[in-house]
Amino acid sequence: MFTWEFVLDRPRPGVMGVVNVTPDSFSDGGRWLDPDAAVEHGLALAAAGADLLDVGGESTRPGAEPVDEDEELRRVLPVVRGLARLAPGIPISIDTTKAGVAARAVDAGATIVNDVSAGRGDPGMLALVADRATGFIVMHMRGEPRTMQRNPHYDDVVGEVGAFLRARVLAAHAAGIAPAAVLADPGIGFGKSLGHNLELLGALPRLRAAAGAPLLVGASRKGMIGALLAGADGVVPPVGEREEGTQAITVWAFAHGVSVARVHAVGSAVCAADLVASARRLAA
Ligand code: PMM
Repeated sequence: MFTWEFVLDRPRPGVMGVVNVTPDSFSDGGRWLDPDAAVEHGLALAAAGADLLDVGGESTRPGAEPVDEDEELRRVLPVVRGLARLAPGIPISIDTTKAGVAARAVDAGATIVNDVSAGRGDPGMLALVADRATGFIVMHMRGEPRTMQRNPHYDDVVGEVGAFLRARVLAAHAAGIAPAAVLADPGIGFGKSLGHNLELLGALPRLRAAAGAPLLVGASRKGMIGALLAGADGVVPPVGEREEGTQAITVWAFAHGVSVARVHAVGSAVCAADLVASARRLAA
């Protein structure tokens, strides 16, 4: 049975390296479509200190169109297989909302399911995760990627996201998924304005308490960082120039109790994790 102890029982928080096997992800779409290139990239992230690798074959960028199951499998399976063989010590998560993709990826060596729909996208997902005893990440998303950034509205974003995560964590438990296997994620950028994202980042301890599970946060290179870094002229830095901003948010997240950061540049996140762990030790 998978548990998150390998991250939670250590002084430093965890770093999940992103391996997107898609033509259209916002930060790295098309770069690792070739399975060998994607495996190489995953190995480089592992060498840079990633604690786990997240392999995804369907872009969830705002406006993205869904991908059918066969195409998603064609993209991710060789990469999961290759990484499981060449980096056997590194847990692999499969970033999918489809139980069929999750099942085949688990057969190929994945031990965690990262579901941005929190088990709502496929009626078979919770049972599959329970049956295979994998890890599970439940993320908050308002709407679906195709339409989620059209005028997102909340009366109380922290209260609503916290209650949603609690409900999905409880649904996972009710389906037979072990509590120690579940992480909760507020879903930065998934149906949220800049203000919503900032409110969520400002309330991480409250969200963790509401969810009743350790938190994972994925802000790496996202639009909120571009918006925060825009100069007085309003020019938003391109995705490739958001690394310092990403690192700042990663430090903030770790310092406020987040257990795992999902990032593209692993080295700087490991540095952030080490620094926060050292500061905690000195403060203790
Ligand atoms: N973000 C993306 C994809 N999958 N999964 C989780 N759990 N949390 C996230 O924030 C998240 C995710 C989109 O970013 P990408 O295009 O860089 O993968």
